[in-house]
Amino acid sequence: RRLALGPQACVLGGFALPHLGGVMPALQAVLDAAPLRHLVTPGGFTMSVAMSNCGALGWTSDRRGYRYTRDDPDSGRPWPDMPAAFERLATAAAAEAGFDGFVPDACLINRYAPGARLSLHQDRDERDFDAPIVSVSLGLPATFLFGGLARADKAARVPLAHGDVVVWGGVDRLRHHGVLPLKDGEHPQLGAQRINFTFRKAG
Ligand code: MD3
Ligand code: FE
Repeated sequence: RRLALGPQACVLGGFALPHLGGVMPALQAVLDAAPLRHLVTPGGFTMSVAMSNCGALGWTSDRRGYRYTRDDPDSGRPWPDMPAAFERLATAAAAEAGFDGFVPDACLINRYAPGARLSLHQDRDERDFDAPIVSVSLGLPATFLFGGLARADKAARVPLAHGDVVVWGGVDRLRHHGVLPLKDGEHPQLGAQRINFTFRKAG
C-alpha cells in the first residue's frame, strides 16, 4: 500500500479509491466549466497531454512561457473552484505521507489519451518549494519516470494504477519526473484514458 520513492516521496497505493464517489462527479462539473485543452509550449510544440485546472490558481503555457493565472485564458473567467472532495483527498494524502496541514490552491488536471506522454521536467513554477505536491492517478495505468536533481540522473520507472496517489516534498521536491507514452487500453470506469490530478500550493 505504501512504497517509498525517496526520503520524502512515496506512493500510496489505492489511496484515492474511497474518495472517488465524491471526486468523479466533481471532476465532470469542473471539466464542463473549463474544458480540457492542448497547451502550446514556449518552444511552439503542442502538448500531447490535455489540461485544465480548478482552484484559485491554474497552470498554463503559451508562446510567452509557463505561469499560474487566476483566470482561464480560454474563457476569461476564474478557474472553477476546487471541489471540496478534491481538497479532502489532497489534504488526507499529504497527511498520510507526513505533510500535515497541506491546503492546495491549485489543481492541474492532466488527461492522457493513448500515446500521450510528459517529458522529463522539474516543477518550479510555484512560489515556494516547501509545500509538497500530491498527484492522483485515475484510469489506465502509466509508467512514471522518477529522476534526480540533475536532468541526466538515471530515472527509476514506477508503475501507477487507478487510485494511486503519490506525494513528494522536501528534498525530493525538485526531482526530475515524467510519464512514458500511455499504452492503449480500456479502463472499466474511465475508458481509453488516464487522468492525473496534480495538487500544489502555487501562490
Ligand atoms: C516528482 N504530472 O503536471 S505529477 C505535472 O502524471 C506532472 O501527469 C504527472 O508531472 C502526471 O507537472 C505526475 C507528479 C509529480 C509532481 C511533482 C513532482 C512528480 C514529482 C515533484 C518532484 C518530484
Ligand atoms: Fe511535473
